[in-house]
Amino acid sequence: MSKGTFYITTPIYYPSSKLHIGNAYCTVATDVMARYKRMSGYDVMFLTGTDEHGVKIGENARAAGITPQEFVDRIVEGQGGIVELWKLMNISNDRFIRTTDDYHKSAIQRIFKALYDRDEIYKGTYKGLYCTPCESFWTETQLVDGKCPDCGREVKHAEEEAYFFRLSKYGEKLTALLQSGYLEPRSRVNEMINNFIRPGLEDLCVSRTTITWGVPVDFDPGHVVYVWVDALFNYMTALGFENDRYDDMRFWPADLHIVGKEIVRFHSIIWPAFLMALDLPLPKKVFGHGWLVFGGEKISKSRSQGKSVIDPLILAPRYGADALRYYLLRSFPFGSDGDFTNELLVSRINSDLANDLGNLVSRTVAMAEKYFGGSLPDTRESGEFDSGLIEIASKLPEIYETYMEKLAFHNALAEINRLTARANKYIDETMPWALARDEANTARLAAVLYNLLESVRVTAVLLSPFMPESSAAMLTQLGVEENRRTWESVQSFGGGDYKNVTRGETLFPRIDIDREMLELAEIINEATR
Ligand code: ME8
Repeated sequence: MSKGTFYITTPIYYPSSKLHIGNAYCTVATDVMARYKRMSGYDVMFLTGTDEHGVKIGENARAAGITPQEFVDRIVEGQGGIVELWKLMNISNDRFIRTTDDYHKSAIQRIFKALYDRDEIYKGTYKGLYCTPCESFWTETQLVDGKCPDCGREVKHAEEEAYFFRLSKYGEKLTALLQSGYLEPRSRVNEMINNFIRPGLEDLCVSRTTITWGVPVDFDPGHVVYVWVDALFNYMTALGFENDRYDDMRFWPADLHIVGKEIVRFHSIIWPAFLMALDLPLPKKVFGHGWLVFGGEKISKSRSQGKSVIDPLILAPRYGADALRYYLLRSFPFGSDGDFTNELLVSRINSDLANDLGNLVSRTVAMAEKYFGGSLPDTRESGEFDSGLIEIASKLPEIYETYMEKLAFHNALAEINRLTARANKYIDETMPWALARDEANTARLAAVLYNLLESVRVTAVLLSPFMPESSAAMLTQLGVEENRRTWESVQSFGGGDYKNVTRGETLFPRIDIDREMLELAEIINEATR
């Protein structure tokens, strides 16, 4: 029975160049959440996509000597493109929106007109400071050291006839919204209120006359819809808002928009204000996650550091998408910044996956095969050490759920690892190889292996949103049917039996770290040459 709908989104990425591990980080996290919600019984809609208009893409296309449409088609759907990357990373999105899709463009025109008809948008002249790469206008007071507060680059004076959205009138309502728990982590709420709302919101410029690569304002030729209006409404047009392509508005309002912290402002101020202006229901939550940094700087498309960080298209096949997904979410809290290093990636794969988890699975399965031919007898005798292990395994789903609901992925994984460590210790404590020496201990040996197999099963099910392929491989080795691979089935320990345990391939081969570092250095050299 479905627990109801759950609509979750990633930002739609700019296909101004290839995506990097930072974009993958956000998409993987969103995928984990989507898979977790599906597992726990929700009717999930998971949307991702690409934000294909704007100055930068126009410029990049011109530099490449092709049309903007050809340019984005290549980056989105071409070889090594975004669609391919998400496939490789095992992203389970239900839908993929491209803002150059016709249904989206015409919906945006209707939305813009509706805002204008309601007098939420008016025509005026824009004079201000503009950051071209961020496509953001800033006031003098918002600049940091005279530069763009988002990216730190130069801003320039700009003046043009433009349409404005009456953002200034929404300050109070937005403050109330932000204080109501709309935005997480909570630490970002004060930043939004103090830096943007309290100094006074200004009306937002929502059209451009200087660019052509965008959605034209249909009732005023020469004006193009500001890329953020075009982009933010993707979350609704992808469900069928103001278009006939889809009919899924039952998913609105969104349950969770996951975005990087640099675009929290757009999602917690501008986006809800647009929706308020149209009297539409507001999303339930926006989560602003931290950045992957490399050598102290945000990994980004434009900064050169991007080149020293290896392409996820190379990393995923090299270590397996699951291992990369695990590393990204285990290493630091989702709300904070984290240092991405290749050393840490490889050493985590070795310690957590190859040593702890991989070993537990292979030892357990091998012993079930060796001592019982893969089929455990029904007579089992409980004994010393059982309760410690069973207690951890029994409590784990609830603890895990609490962390997952808070998007505390690293904590959820740490708890799973606690069970893995406890189970490994249980092997040392119970010494199945010693029990196996005397037939009188058969029932005890069966119980020990049963408890281990159950622990592996619980682990595999809870890991399934993070590492879908490895989890399925583990459950196949355990020989358990579909009904014991479910969220409900791990709410209680014991109950089923193990009659068909079979060894499979090594889940996470150990990596020779020294050799690996040399090879990765070589890959970086090639990429930066
Ligand atoms: O901002 N660490 O697109 P974008 C972690 N089109 N996450 C990172 C990251 C890093 N170093 N770098 C990027 C846009 N991201 C707009 C969004 S939404 C209506 C429009 C992730 O291609 C992070 O989630 O610049 C960030 O918000 C997103 O990529 C920005 O992608």
